[in-house]
Amino acid sequence: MNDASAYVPPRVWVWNKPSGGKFANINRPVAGPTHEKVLPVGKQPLQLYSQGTPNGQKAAIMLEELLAAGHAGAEYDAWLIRIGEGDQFSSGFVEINPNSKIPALVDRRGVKPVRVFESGSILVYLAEKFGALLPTKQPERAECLSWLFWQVGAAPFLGGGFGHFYAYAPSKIEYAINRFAMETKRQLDVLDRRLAEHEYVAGDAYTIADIAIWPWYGGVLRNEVYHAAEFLAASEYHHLRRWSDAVAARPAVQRGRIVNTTGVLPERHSAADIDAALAHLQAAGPA
Ligand SMILES: N[C@@H](CCC(=O)N[C@@H](CS)C(=O)NCC(=O)O)C(=O)O
Repeated sequence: MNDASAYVPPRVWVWNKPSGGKFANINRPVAGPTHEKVLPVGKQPLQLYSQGTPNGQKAAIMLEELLAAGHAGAEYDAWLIRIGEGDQFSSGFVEINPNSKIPALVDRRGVKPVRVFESGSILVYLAEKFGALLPTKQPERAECLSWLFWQVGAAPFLGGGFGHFYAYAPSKIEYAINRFAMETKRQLDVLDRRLAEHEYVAGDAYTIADIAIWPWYGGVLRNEVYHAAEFLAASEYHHLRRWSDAVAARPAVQRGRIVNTTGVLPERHSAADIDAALAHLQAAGPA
């Protein structure tokens, strides 16, 4: 057990030294822009500003699902926002997301551009706009939105909690890792029990709830998120594994998950960009 008594919090917290850990250089206790920079705009109706993290993947997978279903109006330019280098604090990005987090979307199809931030909000916006992947009838719609909001509320315990202390913190704090491993395993069990009884998270149909949940929880199962599959005994969640593999096999998921990834596909401006990146990955063979 770590010595938790070593640090005595002062009466008022002040930001006087880096907190340590992987993202210490971008953490700040204030919001707002750090520098002036206009965002690039491409020719497509939708502009995605993102990076291929689990939250970023949700938006790109949704756009690829819409395109695969024949919604040509979902064509998009995807621009890389390098969060490790602070691009999310540019004046242009803060204008479209005052919270300085990827992903953010701008719909430029109308007279006035519409900004959409928060990955869950982007999924609902696109689902409503194109009439896809969000049931219109009750109780299916309520079930889908319940699981979508579950994901948005639950994932910070997996990411900011477990992932931070297991993978990124400057030292391994047993108390913190235990606390968040416990919660992460509880969440995996919530999904496993649900998927024991239903093909997809919201029921019989694939929806935006699956798109929101797969990059995070499917990522844990596939050992792609925090490389913690063994630590969390992820192979024991058999129903979650079945669902994770089924979602991973969808062509739109395979396309969307590589968008805005450094070294593979930093930007996407047409379907051909993804075709080329996938062909390149295939030629390179398994990583
Ligand atoms: N609730 C937000 C979370 C987005 C989020 O945390 N994005 C991370 C990357 S996965 C980010 O932009 N981090 C940059 C930072 O914290 O400065 C959403 O679902 O869109």
